[in-house]
Amino acid sequence: MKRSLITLAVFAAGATLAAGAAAASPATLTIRHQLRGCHTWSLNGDPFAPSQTVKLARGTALTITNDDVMPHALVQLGGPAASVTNLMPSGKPAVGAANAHPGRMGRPGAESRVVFAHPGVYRFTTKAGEDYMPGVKTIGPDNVLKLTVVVR
Ligand SMILES: [Cu+2]
Repeated sequence: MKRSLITLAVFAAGATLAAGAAAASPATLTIRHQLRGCHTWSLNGDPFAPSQTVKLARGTALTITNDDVMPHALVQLGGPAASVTNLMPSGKPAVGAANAHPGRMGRPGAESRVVFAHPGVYRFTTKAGEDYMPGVKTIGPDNVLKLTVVVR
């Protein structure tokens, strides 16, 4: 009887840990180039759209990858201050000059990581730069990317 109680306690602790890990599992946002509207982004591989909304657990790390043909700089418009760090091509956090402008993704495949430490509603947009190469054609006005993150 004692043994099964211990087993149960260990199981319960494991389940709690697993639930906590799942709630704070990392999220991804990928910016792509497209003919109409120039760019959109996709959350966790879901459909691409100019505006995205996501609910995340506190402490979640959101990695943004810029696969567009132009630079994007992440700009926070509202909510608690998010922690933004540029990532090196190795995936490690950039330090020093490479992180002088957190959120600036200025080369193909550049990544920034955003961590949400406080509950609240965070709002972001991006400021797009000039195309890396001339001759990129688009149809219609360029989309303004928008992101709303709700953290409980
Ligand atoms: Cu674009």
